[in-house]
Amino acid sequence: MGPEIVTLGEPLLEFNASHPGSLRDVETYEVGWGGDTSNFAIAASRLGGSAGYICRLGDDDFGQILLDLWHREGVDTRFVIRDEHAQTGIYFVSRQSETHSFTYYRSGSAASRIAPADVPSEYIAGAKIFHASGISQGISNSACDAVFYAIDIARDAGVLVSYDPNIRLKLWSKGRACAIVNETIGLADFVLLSIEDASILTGKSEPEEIAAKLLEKGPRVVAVKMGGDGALISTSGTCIRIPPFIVNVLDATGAGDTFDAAFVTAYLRGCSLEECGKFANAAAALSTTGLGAVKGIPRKHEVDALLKKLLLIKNQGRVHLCRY
Ligand code: KDG
Repeated sequence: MGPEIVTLGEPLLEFNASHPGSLRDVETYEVGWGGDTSNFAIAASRLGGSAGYICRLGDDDFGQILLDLWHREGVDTRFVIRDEHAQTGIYFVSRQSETHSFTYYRSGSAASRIAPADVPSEYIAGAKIFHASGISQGISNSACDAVFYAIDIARDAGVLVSYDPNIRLKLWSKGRACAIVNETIGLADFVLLSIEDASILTGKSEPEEIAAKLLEKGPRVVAVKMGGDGALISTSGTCIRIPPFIVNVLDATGAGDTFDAAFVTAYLRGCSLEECGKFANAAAALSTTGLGAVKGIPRKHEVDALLKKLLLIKNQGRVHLCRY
């Protein structure tokens, strides 16, 4: 039996500045793990789902570190291909005030060499959700083909497709990114995207307007992630605002990936869209309390505890919500 949630993309070894400041002033880095789809798979597993990862990985020590991580986290790796002809990509994270920036060394990486022939069709057809990302499409033409091929398999088999455009303009031009992302939005059931990406795609800044515009392309659900301002979950008939949670933000790297994984795992548990949105928002908020994309990803019981605490506060009539 394969996992319920399958994703495909590029894992990266992460070097995250130990202290906030500009990249030029960093003295020490903490080693961690990143790559949006890898973060997603780990989050899905920590949050109670069963997750599998498809990628090409360098046959090097950094690749082994990532493989060991997935094994520890319970992510299924039967379709991870070790590639002895290319390296595992890396990235550096620096943070200033509430924003972070990424510097990549990933061009020609093993992951970017994935192609449709590497995509296991029965594995995807046997899942309940296939999760795609714009980063996986932006790393190379063959990877972009592999993502479209995987989406076709999923759709033909009646597997739900979730999609996060995760637009990274360091990877591709705005014109190409928007063309590919808009095409993919039309193929997805759930589109889960940041307000920044949504504004790039639609030119709008009001989440309700953005969601309405994106829903016209065909997805059933659009979730607009607004970080410290919460989220908006929208279908053609409903718009639900999810308020933010109180946490001390250390590093928001990977919070969006945690949101996506939490949303789909809650959906597979049979939660309503509002419950999915609350669970996802709480999980994403907690993930920002750790340094690096993976360290802060919470377990399901931690998210449940935060939601329970909030309910208690609400019942006592003292609602106090902050930005994260
Ligand atoms: O969402 C976090 C990711 O962006 C980060 O882990 C690195 O995948 C990454 C990327 O390409 O930006």
